[in-house]
Amino acid sequence: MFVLLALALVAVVPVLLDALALGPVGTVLAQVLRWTLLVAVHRRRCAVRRVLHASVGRERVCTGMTDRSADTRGPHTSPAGTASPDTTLVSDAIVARLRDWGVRRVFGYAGDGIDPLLAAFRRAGGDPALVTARHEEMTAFMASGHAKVTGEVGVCLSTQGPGAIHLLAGLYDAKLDRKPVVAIVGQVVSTALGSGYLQEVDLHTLFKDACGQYVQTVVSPEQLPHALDNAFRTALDTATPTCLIVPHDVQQARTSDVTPHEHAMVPSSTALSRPHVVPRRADLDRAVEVLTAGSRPAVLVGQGAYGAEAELLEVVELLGAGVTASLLGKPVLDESLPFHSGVMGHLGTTASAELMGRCDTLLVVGSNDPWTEFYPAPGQARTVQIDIAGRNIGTKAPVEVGLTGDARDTLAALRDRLADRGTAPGRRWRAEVEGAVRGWREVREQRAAEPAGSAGVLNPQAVVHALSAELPADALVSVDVGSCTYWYARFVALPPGVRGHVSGTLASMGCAMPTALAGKLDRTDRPVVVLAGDGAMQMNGLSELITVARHWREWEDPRFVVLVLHNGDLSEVSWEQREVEGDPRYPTSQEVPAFPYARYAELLDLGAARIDSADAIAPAWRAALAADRPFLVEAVIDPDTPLLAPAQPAGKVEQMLAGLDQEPGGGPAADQLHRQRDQEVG
Ligand SMILES: Cc1ncc(C[n+]2csc(CCOP(=O)(O)OP(=O)(O)O)c2C)c(N)n1
Ligand SMILES: [Mg+2]
Repeated sequence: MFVLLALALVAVVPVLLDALALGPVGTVLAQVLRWTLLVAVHRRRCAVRRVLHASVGRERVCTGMTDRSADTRGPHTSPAGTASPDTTLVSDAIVARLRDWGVRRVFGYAGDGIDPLLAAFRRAGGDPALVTARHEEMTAFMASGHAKVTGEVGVCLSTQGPGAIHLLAGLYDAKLDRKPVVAIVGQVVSTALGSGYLQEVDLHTLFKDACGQYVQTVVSPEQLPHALDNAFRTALDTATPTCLIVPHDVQQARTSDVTPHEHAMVPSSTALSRPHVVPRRADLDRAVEVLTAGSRPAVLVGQGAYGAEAELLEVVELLGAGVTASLLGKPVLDESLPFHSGVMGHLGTTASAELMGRCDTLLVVGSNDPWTEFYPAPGQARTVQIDIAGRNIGTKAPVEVGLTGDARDTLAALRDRLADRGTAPGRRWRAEVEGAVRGWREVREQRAAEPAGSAGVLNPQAVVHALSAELPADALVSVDVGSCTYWYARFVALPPGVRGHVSGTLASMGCAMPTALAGKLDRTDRPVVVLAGDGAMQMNGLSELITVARHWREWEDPRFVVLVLHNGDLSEVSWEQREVEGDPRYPTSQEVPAFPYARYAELLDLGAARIDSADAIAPAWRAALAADRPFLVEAVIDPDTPLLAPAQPAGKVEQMLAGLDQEPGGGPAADQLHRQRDQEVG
């Protein structure tokens, strides 16, 4: 009633004063009266809202014409959630708590569902920094990439509804590659929840699987510290993504730093340390029995072996084993070692297939590689597996001794036991492994040296192979999903210490650019190289090139090299249509529309080169890695280069040939397939 009356006066008073014809004095009087009434209305509304929210146990902040306090107040949260009697907004408390968890960067995309949180980031003045992408999916991939590159928790931020939905692929990437990520997601105002409101999505159900270890909606300010801490604790402790949902009104609510010591109030802290888990002695003894019983040992190295390189090599030497790596484990050991057969699996090397096909003992270290048919056949090899997550043990191959433990400590314990035995491994097996490795390296050179199947296009193996000679010793490599993953696995020799990042288990296209960006933002002083197909570039890489163009001038070292393998085809899947189904490539589903990648990069004021002749390959890499800005190399490549898995049964190859046989113009690809097969056998 008061409000209505006041509003009526606001409308009527200026008219009355005008009628009195008081001139300029009247105008000023009218304005003063009008603003006084408006302020009174606003104050009255705030008071009413406070009463309403207090009745549901929550105080909502009223900002506006006269109440600017919420906009200027800084956060006051202390690490242990104690001390200051002052109050602050939940949004500021979230940002402060992120800082307490050591978060330096949050990858986010705006939406009104998180406006209070965005304002809190603004008030935080860049600590932590908010980094935007061009799509929420990219922010989640950046968070996953940040976790992959740094070992820290990656954090992404999105609005309710559509923004939340967009996060999923990146969160699953983290889940499947076992990386800690926290997603902070807005939700519609809690008074509207359950009404089918604008952008209302059942976020618990949406994130139930991706963030299955912890999804929580913050319904009251008092809940915030422990809910956020639980999201971080759980992400770190289970190496998975977790999700914190914060309705819009809760973001705006006031909260206190003090957790009352009373019933239903839950204090929380950010203290957390990682354990060193070592298996039981008896299990280590049994593992040594198994590992020394055979005469043809092999070691499969996964990403879990990072940090245990020295111990790993000692165990390999004491066993006289041959080595192979999962795709995620490729960077762990120097692949130029004479007994390192390279990556295993469908995209792996002939030497790895030989090693896995002939070994009688297998030690798996920190790998959960999914290519089960490339492991030793059932009954062929007695197997020991080390993994920090007991739930991974025995999930991909039959295991006799499972050692749940930290790779470094467990390997050190195995090393000590093996050394105590004092038995020297036989040399014959090692010599056979080294022979197979030399054989693969010859095949690799032959394949890289081959001309492409048609004129005017490049052999993609040659393009990627040439990177090895140019790759800086401090680079970071980020690889997309497509034929480039195969060429990375087989042809890129990473300098020791250089890490390559992939979507190893979700195998999601579109992973390379956001991971590379996360890596670059973490260390702007080191060069980054991205390998991506044209399909992946069109899926999201072109958009994220805009992010590169936006940021590169802030980087200490501006080198950010993007190789686009331009083949006009979703070629990995075209080859799968042939190999798995015996079908011809289906042009309608497989064609990638032509696009001028290099010219587009130039439009963004980046460096670029389009190459389609073999003698341009090495100069293009050199130019890209010497450029004073990000550089895109558009390599026009042959879509007919087969993605032949190593040591395939004849039936598989026949199926590929049957597919090609049904394709007009399938001849050159079939010729290349025959040649690859001959190289492998001969
Ligand atoms: C998000 C997503 N969609 C689809 C796929 C299936 N897929 C795997 S590789 C691939 C083709 C990639 O094409 P492109 O990026 O052009 O690389 P190319 O294999 O042609 O070198 C597709 C469609 C996938 N892995 N991820
Ligand atoms: Mg392609």
